Amino acid sequence: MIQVQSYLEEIRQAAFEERKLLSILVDPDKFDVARASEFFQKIPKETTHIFVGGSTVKEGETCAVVKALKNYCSLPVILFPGDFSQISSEADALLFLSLISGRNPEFLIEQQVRSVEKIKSSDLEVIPTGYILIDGGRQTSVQKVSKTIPINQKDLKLVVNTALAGQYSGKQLIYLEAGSGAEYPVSSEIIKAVSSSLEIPVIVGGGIRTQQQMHNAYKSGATMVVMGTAFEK
Ligand code: 1GP
Repeated sequence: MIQVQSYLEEIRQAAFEERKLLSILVDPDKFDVARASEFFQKIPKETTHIFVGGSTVKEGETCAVVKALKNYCSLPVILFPGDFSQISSEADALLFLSLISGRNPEFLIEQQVRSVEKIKSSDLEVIPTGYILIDGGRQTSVQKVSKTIPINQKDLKLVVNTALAGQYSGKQLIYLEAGSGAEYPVSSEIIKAVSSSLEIPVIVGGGIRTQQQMHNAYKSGATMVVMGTAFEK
Protein backbone atom coordinates (compact mmCIF):
# COMPACT_ATOMS: atom_id res chain seq x y z
CA MET A 1 0.00 0.00 0.00
CA ILE A 2 1.29 3.48 -0.83
CA GLN A 3 1.94 5.64 2.21
CA VAL A 4 -0.02 8.85 1.68
CA GLN A 5 1.51 11.89 3.30
CA SER A 6 -0.95 13.63 5.60
CA TYR A 7 -0.17 17.13 6.77
CA LEU A 8 -2.83 16.86 9.45
CA GLU A 9 -1.26 13.64 10.70
CA GLU A 10 2.10 15.43 10.97
CA ILE A 11 0.54 18.17 13.09
CA ARG A 12 -1.21 15.59 15.28
CA GLN A 13 2.03 13.71 15.68
CA ALA A 14 3.81 16.92 16.71
CA ALA A 15 1.08 17.60 19.29
CA PHE A 16 1.42 14.07 20.62
CA GLU A 17 5.21 14.37 20.90
CA GLU A 18 4.96 17.95 22.20
CA ARG A 19 7.06 19.18 19.30
CA LYS A 20 6.42 22.80 18.44
CA LEU A 21 5.61 24.00 14.95
CA LEU A 22 6.07 27.44 13.45
CA SER A 23 4.20 28.67 10.43
CA ILE A 24 5.01 31.87 8.59
CA LEU A 25 1.97 33.46 6.99
CA VAL A 26 2.35 34.97 3.55
CA ASP A 27 -0.33 37.41 2.48
CA PRO A 28 -0.33 37.20 -1.35
CA ASP A 29 -1.40 40.84 -1.52
CA LYS A 30 1.76 41.98 0.23
CA PHE A 31 4.25 39.46 -1.14
CA ASP A 32 6.72 40.25 -3.88
CA VAL A 33 7.30 37.02 -5.83
CA ALA A 34 10.52 38.43 -7.24
CA ARG A 35 11.91 38.46 -3.69
CA ALA A 36 10.87 34.95 -2.69
CA SER A 37 14.45 33.73 -2.22
CA GLU A 38 15.23 36.71 0.03
CA PHE A 39 12.14 35.91 2.07
CA PHE A 40 13.40 32.40 2.77
CA GLN A 41 16.72 33.75 3.98
CA LYS A 42 14.94 35.94 6.52
CA ILE A 43 12.45 33.60 8.11
CA PRO A 44 13.50 31.63 11.22
CA LYS A 45 15.27 28.34 10.65
CA GLU A 46 12.69 26.74 12.98
CA THR A 47 9.95 27.39 10.40
CA THR A 48 8.04 24.17 9.69
CA HIS A 49 5.16 25.40 7.48
CA ILE A 50 4.21 28.23 5.17
CA PHE A 51 0.62 29.44 5.28
CA VAL A 52 -0.74 31.46 2.39
CA GLY A 53 -3.82 33.63 2.61
CA GLY A 54 -5.29 37.01 3.43
CA SER A 55 -8.59 38.69 4.13
CA THR A 56 -8.73 40.31 0.69
CA VAL A 57 -6.62 38.95 -2.14
CA LYS A 58 -6.94 39.66 -5.86
CA GLU A 59 -8.09 36.76 -8.04
CA GLY A 60 -5.20 34.64 -9.32
CA GLU A 61 -2.61 36.14 -6.99
CA THR A 62 -2.56 33.20 -4.56
CA CYS A 63 -1.67 30.74 -7.30
CA ALA A 64 1.35 32.77 -8.46
CA VAL A 65 2.58 33.20 -4.90
CA VAL A 66 2.20 29.50 -4.03
CA LYS A 67 4.15 28.56 -7.17
CA ALA A 68 6.96 30.99 -6.32
CA LEU A 69 7.15 29.72 -2.74
CA LYS A 70 7.27 26.11 -3.83
CA ASN A 71 10.14 26.90 -6.15
CA TYR A 72 12.27 27.97 -3.21
CA CYS A 73 11.36 25.63 -0.39
CA SER A 74 10.36 22.13 0.47
CA LEU A 75 8.24 23.16 3.46
CA PRO A 76 4.54 22.31 3.26
CA VAL A 77 2.60 25.20 1.75
CA ILE A 78 -0.85 25.29 3.31
CA LEU A 79 -3.70 27.51 2.24
CA PHE A 80 -5.29 29.71 4.88
CA PRO A 81 -7.87 31.36 2.64
CA GLY A 82 -9.97 34.43 3.35
CA ASP A 83 -12.48 33.20 0.79
CA PHE A 84 -12.98 30.48 -1.81
CA SER A 85 -11.23 32.42 -4.60
CA GLN A 86 -7.93 31.87 -2.78
CA ILE A 87 -7.99 28.12 -3.21
CA SER A 88 -5.09 27.06 -5.39
CA SER A 89 -4.40 23.49 -6.48
CA GLU A 90 -0.66 24.30 -6.40
CA ALA A 91 -0.59 24.15 -2.60
CA ASP A 92 -0.20 21.02 -0.48
CA ALA A 93 -3.15 21.33 1.84
CA LEU A 94 -6.04 23.57 2.77
CA LEU A 95 -7.21 24.70 6.18
CA PHE A 96 -10.93 24.31 5.56
CA LEU A 97 -11.92 27.11 7.90
CA SER A 98 -15.25 27.75 9.56
CA LEU A 99 -15.40 30.98 11.51
CA ILE A 100 -17.15 29.40 14.47
CA SER A 101 -16.79 32.39 16.79
CA GLY A 102 -19.01 34.33 14.38
CA ARG A 103 -22.62 34.03 13.39
CA ASN A 104 -22.26 35.00 9.74
CA PRO A 105 -23.48 32.15 7.48
CA GLU A 106 -21.19 33.43 4.72
CA PHE A 107 -18.13 32.23 6.69
CA LEU A 108 -19.79 29.30 8.40
CA ILE A 109 -20.99 27.50 5.27
CA GLU A 110 -21.45 29.69 2.15
CA GLN A 111 -17.76 30.09 1.25
CA GLN A 112 -17.20 26.41 2.04
CA VAL A 113 -19.90 25.28 -0.40
CA ARG A 114 -18.55 27.62 -3.08
CA SER A 115 -15.08 26.13 -2.72
CA VAL A 116 -16.13 22.53 -3.38
CA GLU A 117 -15.67 22.50 -7.17
CA LYS A 118 -12.13 23.84 -6.85
CA ILE A 119 -11.27 21.32 -4.15
CA LYS A 120 -12.71 18.40 -6.12
CA SER A 121 -10.46 19.17 -9.06
CA SER A 122 -7.32 19.37 -6.92
CA ASP A 123 -5.15 17.04 -4.82
CA LEU A 124 -5.32 19.32 -1.80
CA GLU A 125 -5.55 17.69 1.59
CA VAL A 126 -8.58 19.23 3.27
CA ILE A 127 -8.14 19.90 6.99
CA PRO A 128 -11.38 20.81 8.81
CA THR A 129 -10.47 23.72 11.07
CA GLY A 130 -12.52 25.66 13.61
CA TYR A 131 -11.44 29.28 13.41
CA ILE A 132 -12.07 31.39 16.50
CA LEU A 133 -11.60 35.14 16.39
CA ILE A 134 -10.63 36.66 19.72
CA ASP A 135 -10.30 40.33 20.52
CA GLY A 136 -6.70 41.51 20.11
CA GLY A 137 -7.16 45.15 21.08
CA ARG A 138 -7.92 46.59 17.66
CA GLN A 139 -10.29 46.04 14.80
CA THR A 140 -8.52 43.71 12.37
CA SER A 141 -9.25 42.86 8.73
CA VAL A 142 -10.78 39.48 9.66
CA GLN A 143 -13.35 41.29 11.77
CA LYS A 144 -14.08 43.85 9.05
CA VAL A 145 -14.31 41.38 6.21
CA SER A 146 -16.23 38.70 8.09
CA LYS A 147 -18.53 41.20 9.80
CA THR A 148 -18.34 39.15 12.99
CA ILE A 149 -17.59 40.16 16.54
CA PRO A 150 -14.46 38.71 18.14
CA ILE A 151 -14.86 37.00 21.51
CA ASN A 152 -13.67 39.09 24.44
CA GLN A 153 -10.48 37.68 26.03
CA LYS A 154 -12.22 37.80 29.40
CA ASP A 155 -14.92 35.44 28.22
CA LEU A 156 -12.86 32.34 28.79
CA LYS A 157 -15.84 30.04 29.06
CA LEU A 158 -17.24 31.15 25.71
CA VAL A 159 -13.88 30.59 23.99
CA VAL A 160 -13.52 27.11 25.50
CA ASN A 161 -17.11 26.14 24.70
CA THR A 162 -16.75 27.42 21.14
CA ALA A 163 -13.57 25.36 20.69
CA LEU A 164 -15.29 22.28 22.14
CA ALA A 165 -18.30 22.80 19.87
CA GLY A 166 -15.80 22.83 17.00
CA GLN A 167 -14.24 19.59 18.16
CA TYR A 168 -17.63 17.92 18.71
CA SER A 169 -18.67 18.91 15.20
CA GLY A 170 -15.64 17.23 13.69
CA LYS A 171 -13.02 19.95 13.32
CA GLN A 172 -9.51 18.48 13.39
CA LEU A 173 -7.73 21.66 14.44
CA ILE A 174 -8.70 24.74 16.41
CA TYR A 175 -7.18 28.04 15.37
CA LEU A 176 -7.19 30.80 17.98
CA GLU A 177 -6.84 34.07 16.06
CA ALA A 178 -6.33 37.58 17.45
CA GLY A 179 -6.23 38.96 13.88
CA SER A 180 -3.28 40.03 11.80
CA GLY A 181 -1.50 43.00 13.36
CA ALA A 182 -3.39 42.62 16.65
CA GLU A 183 -2.18 44.88 19.44
CA TYR A 184 -1.82 41.89 21.75
CA PRO A 185 -2.01 38.15 21.08
CA VAL A 186 -4.38 35.56 22.51
CA SER A 187 -3.58 35.28 26.23
CA SER A 188 -1.74 32.37 27.82
CA GLU A 189 -4.77 31.81 30.01
CA ILE A 190 -7.01 31.23 26.98
CA ILE A 191 -4.49 28.99 25.22
CA LYS A 192 -4.07 26.90 28.38
CA ALA A 193 -7.80 26.59 28.99
CA VAL A 194 -8.54 25.64 25.37
CA SER A 195 -5.67 23.24 24.83
CA SER A 196 -6.28 21.43 28.11
CA SER A 197 -9.97 20.97 27.23
CA LEU A 198 -9.43 19.68 23.68
CA GLU A 199 -8.18 16.47 22.19
CA ILE A 200 -7.18 18.13 18.91
CA PRO A 201 -4.17 20.39 18.25
CA VAL A 202 -4.37 24.15 18.78
CA ILE A 203 -2.92 26.76 16.44
CA VAL A 204 -2.41 30.32 17.68
CA GLY A 205 -1.85 33.45 15.61
CA GLY A 206 -2.30 37.19 15.48
CA GLY A 207 -0.12 39.84 17.12
CA ILE A 208 2.80 37.49 17.88
CA ARG A 209 5.98 39.43 17.18
CA THR A 210 8.57 38.34 19.73
CA GLN A 211 10.28 35.12 20.77
CA GLN A 212 8.82 35.61 24.23
CA GLN A 213 5.24 35.77 22.90
CA MET A 214 5.93 32.73 20.74
CA HIS A 215 7.29 30.73 23.68
CA ASN A 216 4.39 31.81 25.89
CA ALA A 217 1.99 30.37 23.33
CA TYR A 218 3.95 27.09 23.14
CA LYS A 219 4.27 26.84 26.91
CA SER A 220 0.52 27.34 27.23
CA GLY A 221 -0.24 24.42 24.93
CA ALA A 222 -0.21 25.69 21.33
CA THR A 223 1.18 23.10 18.92
CA MET A 224 1.65 25.67 16.18
CA VAL A 225 2.28 29.42 16.22
CA VAL A 226 1.58 31.52 13.13
CA MET A 227 3.46 34.75 12.46
CA GLY A 228 2.80 37.07 9.55
CA THR A 229 3.30 40.80 10.06
CA ALA A 230 6.72 40.32 11.74
CA PHE A 231 8.10 38.97 8.41
CA GLU A 232 6.24 41.12 5.93
CA LYS A 233 8.87 43.79 5.51
C1 1GP B 1 -2.23 34.51 11.67
O1 1GP B 1 -3.40 36.44 11.23
C2 1GP B 1 -2.30 35.92 11.89
O2 1GP B 1 -3.15 33.89 12.45
C3 1GP B 1 -1.05 36.60 11.56
O3 1GP B 1 -0.98 37.60 12.46
O4 1GP B 1 0.23 39.22 11.07
O5 1GP B 1 -0.19 39.63 13.50
O6 1GP B 1 1.44 37.89 12.78
P1 1GP B 1 0.22 38.64 12.44
